[in-house]
Amino acid sequence: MAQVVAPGAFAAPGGAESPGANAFAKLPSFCRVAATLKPTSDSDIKVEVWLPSGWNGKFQAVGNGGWAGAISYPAMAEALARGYATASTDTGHVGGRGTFALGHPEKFIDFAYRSEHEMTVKAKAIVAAFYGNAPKYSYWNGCSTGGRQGLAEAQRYPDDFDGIIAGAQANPRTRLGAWHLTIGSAVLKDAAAFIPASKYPVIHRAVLAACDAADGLKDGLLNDPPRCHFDPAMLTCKGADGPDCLTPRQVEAAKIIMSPVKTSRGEEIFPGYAPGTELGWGALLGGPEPTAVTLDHYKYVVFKDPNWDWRTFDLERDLAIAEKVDKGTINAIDPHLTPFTSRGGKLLMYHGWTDQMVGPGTSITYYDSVIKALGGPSKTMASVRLFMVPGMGHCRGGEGPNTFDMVAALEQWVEQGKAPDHILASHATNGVVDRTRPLCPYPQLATYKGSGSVDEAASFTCR
Ligand SMILES: [Ca+2]
Repeated sequence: MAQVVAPGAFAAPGGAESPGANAFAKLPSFCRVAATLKPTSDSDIKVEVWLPSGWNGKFQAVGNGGWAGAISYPAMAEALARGYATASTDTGHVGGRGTFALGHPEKFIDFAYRSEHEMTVKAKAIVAAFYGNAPKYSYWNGCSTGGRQGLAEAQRYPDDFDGIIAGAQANPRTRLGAWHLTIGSAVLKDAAAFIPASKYPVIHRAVLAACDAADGLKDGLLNDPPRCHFDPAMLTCKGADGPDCLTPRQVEAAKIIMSPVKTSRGEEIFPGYAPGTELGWGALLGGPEPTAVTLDHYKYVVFKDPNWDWRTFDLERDLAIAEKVDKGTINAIDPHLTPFTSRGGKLLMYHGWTDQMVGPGTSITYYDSVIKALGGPSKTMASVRLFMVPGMGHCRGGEGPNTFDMVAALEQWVEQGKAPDHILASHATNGVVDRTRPLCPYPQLATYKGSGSVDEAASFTCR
């Protein structure tokens, strides 16, 4: 399909993605192209390519969330509003569940990485045919599953993009799932271990009391969460259970929730929640089951059994099965990015320290592996940078400075050679900005200069 969309006239099919409705109303006129791609006989990949009348000469592909299964219209609208030709795919199935993967290994590959690449190749061809010029620069912009997709692109298809934004990578998916199942089991298997949401603020306040000022600045945020060593045992009820304390069983569960997942030999499997995330624990631990995004993976991909019971999960046995089944399909962990970086590719990663869905240390684990593979921090920072965001949740939100412009930072890096030595971020309450703060390239931290408002970015330096 190809159709001209008048200014502000776009409406998402079926009224889906209504959060973007306001953004749609402000869009300029564009040519909307929809296509179905079938790289295998079992493939059914929907893509859309939007071509604005006031084109900036560039292309931006946008990523998905969770199990995808829908075109990312709101993200396309953001790219189009900046003048980009943009594209999105449903990744080859409809609906945000993993059920499609059962008995459809090719569809699973489409979801994992193939649909994004196929979309990119076709979208670039459509851009060139429509405008008479290939895009001058091509970018990927995604968070969560979109962050994993971006890393897969950098690793597998180094020619696709000049710059990649990979936020809050839901990756490696097998280990992320093993962590979800481990902490889920700790609180959901036995009612006595369940921690009600009413106790999350109690634990959060205790964490802040123990660690907020210890990072050098009492500002309500943990700027360097790994430095915070909080023992939930300090909240143990003196007598009977009460609203402001944890029972011994809840303390045991909280210890598991606040620790990395490790094998019996002590090998770290996944870094887990950072301290400070307590208000968001309900995302994975609210019950009655572990998160559906992971149950679908282990049911339909790993065990190929819709009746698989998460209560039987055994970390070492079942993670080994998950990784054997995956064979590197969904996990995007190859650190050897030289094919991407040697042709000038820039990779901009970010992750909120209070991510409630994907333990933020996973981005540091991957970044550290890239440093090893590329030959040290300075060689890596020439092409790959990671920005950890204090107090930000999964891709957005939270008590910290959670609003920033990664696209502008990447544009400057790729197009003008100006690497981001900091990225300005802000926090707003009811639409009013109440704090600005620089985000710093890992391992640097936003460090208070010693004078000036703690709510002003100018009072901080990266070091
Ligand atoms: Ca602090």
